[in-house]
Amino acid sequence: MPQFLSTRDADFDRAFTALLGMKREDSPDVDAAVAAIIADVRDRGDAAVIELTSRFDRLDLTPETMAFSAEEIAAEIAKVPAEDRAALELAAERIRAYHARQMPEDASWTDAAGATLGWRWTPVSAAGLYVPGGLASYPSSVLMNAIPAKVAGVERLAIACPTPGGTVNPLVLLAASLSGVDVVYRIGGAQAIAALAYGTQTVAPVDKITGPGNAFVAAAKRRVFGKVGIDMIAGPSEILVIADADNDPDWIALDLLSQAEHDESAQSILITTDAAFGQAVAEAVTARLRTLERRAIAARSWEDFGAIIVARDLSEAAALSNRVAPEHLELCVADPDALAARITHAGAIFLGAWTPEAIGDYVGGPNHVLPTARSARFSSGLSVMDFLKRTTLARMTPEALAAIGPAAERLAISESLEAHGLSVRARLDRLNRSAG
Ligand code: HSO
Ligand code: ZN
Repeated sequence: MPQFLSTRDADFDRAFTALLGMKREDSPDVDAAVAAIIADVRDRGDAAVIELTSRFDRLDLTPETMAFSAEEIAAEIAKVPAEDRAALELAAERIRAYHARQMPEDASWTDAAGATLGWRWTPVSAAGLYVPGGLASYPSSVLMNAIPAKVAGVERLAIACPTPGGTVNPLVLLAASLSGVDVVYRIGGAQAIAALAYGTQTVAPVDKITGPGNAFVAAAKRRVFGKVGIDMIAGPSEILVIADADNDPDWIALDLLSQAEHDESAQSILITTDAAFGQAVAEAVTARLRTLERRAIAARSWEDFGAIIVARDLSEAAALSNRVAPEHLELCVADPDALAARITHAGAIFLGAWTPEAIGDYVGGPNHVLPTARSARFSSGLSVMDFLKRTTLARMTPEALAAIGPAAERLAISESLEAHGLSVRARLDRLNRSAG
């Protein structure tokens, strides 16, 4: 059974702290194996990637078949039913429009000293997107990673997607083509991350790698960080719903289950102001778990990590939610805007009972790659910013240098960095000479 807590309970604080601290993932220690794979790919390039793909994915590749050809992509895409294509196109359009609005502005101004200052944004040149194979090969995640990169202006976009036994999800290839991906490699695991980071004879190296993956992929991303940029290391999905009694318990139960069905380690929490409503949701979850296709996964998640918390009022609910810092937060209350104003830590907020979290997973527009494991306290979901760099700009006039240069010279002397100081002094001397 999931935990049923009330903030009125004498030991609530202890129970809630334990809930926050629950270790949900026991990621196997694959770091040594991953280090060896990366070294092998750096050393032997294609040959290593081909050998590892044959071993792990039972797929025999050659340098020529490492990437899908245009004909193969077209043939796979032709299998996609028209309704699926239309849905994916709608999603792509909405995600593109949302992310276009995120593009930051360059800035430039002249300050009181006469210095012209500012910054300018430029995209990374090439990005690699990891797409898991098998069950968690989500076309929606292809859109969520690739579209922000394209909107940011990334010139070259490569996907690495393992195709165990040669099978690929046609919708993944359609999503890649709708998002403007240039190349899709049939490779996965740590070997794919190493190939994208360091390059091989066939795989051109990229500057940034994003996308979810298993323990091997996560460990490889950590290891190549520095050589390339990476996005976050995503943990299992989470949802927190704050709901008042004026909701359909079945809707809320389904929202909780929508994240529970992702993963046995997912976490779904309901905070409500009404104990009877909380009970009704618990019963609705149990009823749904009898028939849900992924009930085995969802039930494990709900029973091990699920919780229903009864709070005294919505302001207490908001404070608890802020301590959780959930990946997804639904506010199913009469005035969701007022409640949202009290929320300081959450990856994504869904306002009102008509906004199930699943809308955000697919077609809302905002990104579904979001901070998990309480990292919404200090980080944000994937955005165009992940594919942009900011370069600062500064321009001195002689007058500006005369005004602020002497302070730079003083500081250089104090740090015993003579050439620093002299580079300023030489110019100030010239100014003094021409003035005198
Ligand atoms: N909710 C997941 C993303 C996803 N859902 C993909 C469906 N497909 C993590 O935020
Ligand atoms: Zn989801």
